[in-house]
Amino acid sequence: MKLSNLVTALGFTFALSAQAASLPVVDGVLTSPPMVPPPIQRDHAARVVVKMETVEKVMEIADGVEYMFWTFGGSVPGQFLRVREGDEVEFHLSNHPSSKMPHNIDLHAVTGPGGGAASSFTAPGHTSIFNFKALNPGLYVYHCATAPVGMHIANGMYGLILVEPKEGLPPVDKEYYVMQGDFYTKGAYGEQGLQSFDMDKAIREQPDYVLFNGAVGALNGDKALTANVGETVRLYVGNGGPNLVSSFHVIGEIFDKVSVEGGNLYNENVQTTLVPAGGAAVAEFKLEVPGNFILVDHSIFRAFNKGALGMLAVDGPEDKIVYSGKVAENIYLPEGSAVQSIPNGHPKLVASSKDDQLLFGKRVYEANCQACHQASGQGIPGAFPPLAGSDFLNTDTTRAIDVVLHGLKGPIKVNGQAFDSIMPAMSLSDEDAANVLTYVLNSWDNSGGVISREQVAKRRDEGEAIIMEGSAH
Ligand code: HEC
Ligand SMILES: [Cu+2]
Repeated sequence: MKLSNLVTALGFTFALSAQAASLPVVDGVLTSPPMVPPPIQRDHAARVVVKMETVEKVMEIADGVEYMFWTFGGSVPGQFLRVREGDEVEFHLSNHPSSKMPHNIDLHAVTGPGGGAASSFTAPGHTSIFNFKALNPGLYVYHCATAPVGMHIANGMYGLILVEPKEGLPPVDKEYYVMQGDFYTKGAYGEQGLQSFDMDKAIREQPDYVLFNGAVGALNGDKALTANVGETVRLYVGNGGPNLVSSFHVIGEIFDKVSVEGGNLYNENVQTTLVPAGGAAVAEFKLEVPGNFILVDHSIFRAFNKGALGMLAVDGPEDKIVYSGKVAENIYLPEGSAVQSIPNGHPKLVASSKDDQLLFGKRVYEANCQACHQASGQGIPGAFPPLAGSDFLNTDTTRAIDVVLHGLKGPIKVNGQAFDSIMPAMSLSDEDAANVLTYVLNSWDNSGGVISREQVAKRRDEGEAIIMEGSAH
């Protein structure tokens, strides 16, 4: 090599390393779902040092159902990572010594073979380090790509990395991290105990669970996302798959702006956005009215029967012009309706004490009875009889079992008030029927007592639909 070339080559090498060395070093901020690291304030590139750990651990996938998840950072989805376009990322992947499996990471934000997979292959109790430059802005999925890849992903090994554009993102009031995944268990949805992965179901693409953030109810109740009227919310939505495409929708909201597939194309006024397996989208919307807004995969059986349901609870003053709320309620019961059953797909819970029965029974009540008999069992005059202090209920609990199992129609009197209507048979398991009746009997001034699974099983065989004399239906 000529001296001049050598000098150029050396100079080039020095220049490169000098540039890398001159970048300020910062620690990568990682957050567990549904939280997102704060917006990046830097107006220049940095060398971002990221330390992520793979951990295999048992967590609840639903009430009373456990699953051995494989995770990035101990949660499903894994930790959210936020960097800036042009940053140089020094990625440390550690595999916890208690792991049974090697793991690695393929970040869709990486330009290079395997997205980092080969360079990050890490045995239990080891750490791998590799570097990449975040060339393209956008919201990207990362996942484990160790064989069998499908199984590592199905066990929860995915998350999101946001590469903010150089100019940053417009500020919003709230940012959240929601990621969908499908899960395949040996037992059916809700079957209790520790469930193992079912490869056959995964290959057939027939999940038992389709979830936001790794568990039934991960975004419900006191874990709901929150915001206030007047605020703008930005949801970073990912889909780990392994198989299903998500039709992401928020009931009662319209996305003002969607970054389609997490890229630079913006769509406006969107009802439902597709999030491919191994893909993402960013949905933004301003909140005009308070209430509970339900996040679903609009492939709707997934939402109501497989768990793909979350909640955004919005607080603040009503705006009756934007949304009035119910202005009237009338009874509509066409003549000739027959006793029919309403299917029920809730997890089967096995109670081992009266306290359990009361707890589980309350859930069954809320899911199956409350719509008609109301939250405190008060019923609706002229339409649905009260269960609170009901003489019809308390004087004959065997009949009450029959009502729940087989249905009831025709004229009845409850506490002196006449009803002549139809209650459909509830298709509940013996367990659920026993629990809900025990709950009802011990609530709202009723006479107490316990209804057992066995009693219900007996009436299932011996009982039948109660059709009261004088039934016009
Ligand atoms: C779709 C509406 C509906 C649902 C859901 C429903 N019921 Fe009823 N229920 C009725 C109606 C209507 C009657 C009265 C039927 C008649 O007039 O013959 C009734 C009657 C009853 C009665 C006897 C009357 C009384 O007030 O004591 C009991 C007990 C009862 N329901 C319990 C339940 C329980 C427990 C559940 C949930 C597992 C449930 N019901 C779900 C509509 C419903
Ligand atoms: Cu893995």
